[in-house]
Amino acid sequence: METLSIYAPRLITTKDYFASGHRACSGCGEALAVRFVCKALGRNTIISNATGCMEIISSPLPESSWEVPWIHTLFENASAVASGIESGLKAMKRKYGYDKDVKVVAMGGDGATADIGLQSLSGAMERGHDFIYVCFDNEAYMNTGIQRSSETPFGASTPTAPYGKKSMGQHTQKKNIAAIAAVHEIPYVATTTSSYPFDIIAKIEKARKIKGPSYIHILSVCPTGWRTPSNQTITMGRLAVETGIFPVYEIENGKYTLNFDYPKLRPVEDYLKLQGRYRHLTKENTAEIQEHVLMEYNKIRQLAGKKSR
Ligand SMILES: Cc1ncc(C[n+]2csc(CCOP(=O)(O)OP(=O)(O)O)c2C)c(N)n1
Ligand SMILES: [Mg+2]
Repeated sequence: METLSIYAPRLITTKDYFASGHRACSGCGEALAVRFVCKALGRNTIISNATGCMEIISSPLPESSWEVPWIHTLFENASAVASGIESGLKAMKRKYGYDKDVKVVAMGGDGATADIGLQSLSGAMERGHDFIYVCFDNEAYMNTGIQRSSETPFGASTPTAPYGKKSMGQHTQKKNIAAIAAVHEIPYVATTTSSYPFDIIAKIEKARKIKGPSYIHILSVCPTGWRTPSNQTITMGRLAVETGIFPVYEIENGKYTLNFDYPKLRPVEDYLKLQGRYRHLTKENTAEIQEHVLMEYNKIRQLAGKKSR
């Protein structure tokens, strides 16, 4: 429809580097986030992808959804492989005058990032490699059957942290990987969700221009694991932000900015009650979650130079 493009505002490029036809579940927020990340990265990108849902759904032999060079790595070494590729590119520039602006990107799920690949991510950030790490956080090891990870939120029920007579499900708080990345004093750390495409694109574009490591944490709604209807994915990501459960912020050279800040946060119940993984929670459990969310939200507000709520 050539004529349409004259009138329609072209806010986002129509070019995709993560092609449709992959095998993600319907309503997958992670696949949506990957698509926007790839749009923002553009063609001159090399991706090192830890094992997980995104690798499984995108590369069943002999097919591939990836329209940029892409390598499937282990859990443990996505960042180490990215480090090697980045060093190789540097050597090519030095020795052979290679002059393309190619960005190296490591990506993985929450299990790959917060648990099994944390050491190689920490090493790559500490060494100062020029790369972006993107964590697609769907809050469990989804690909292998929704096992809890250190990113599974307090109170969620999973097959390996089930609720029952003696348990209310996951009993630990979500590990704050953005904070762990920040203490490496890297130039750029940001959080975002699969429900805000412009925010994802703006942050990836910013990270792409930075020389050195960037860490982007994307809350990626998972209808299968969260037990939500697949047509509620966008709503669910927005509610995570509007309740303060998932603060969206960035840290540029140590300076915090809270990107979405509402005059009043919605009660966490608005988010929890829509998800099957929280169906068992009592009023007391919900009150405990509410208190913790406000405390964590206020920490970010303070770091961003704002008053507590
Ligand atoms: C060392 C190791 N342990 C376990 C597995 C099996 N495994 C493959 S993908 C996966 C789940 C990945 O979870 P996550 O990183 O959160 O990504 P998601 O599938 O949720 O996107 C597991 C446990 C493996 N491949 N390697
Ligand atoms: Mg996961």
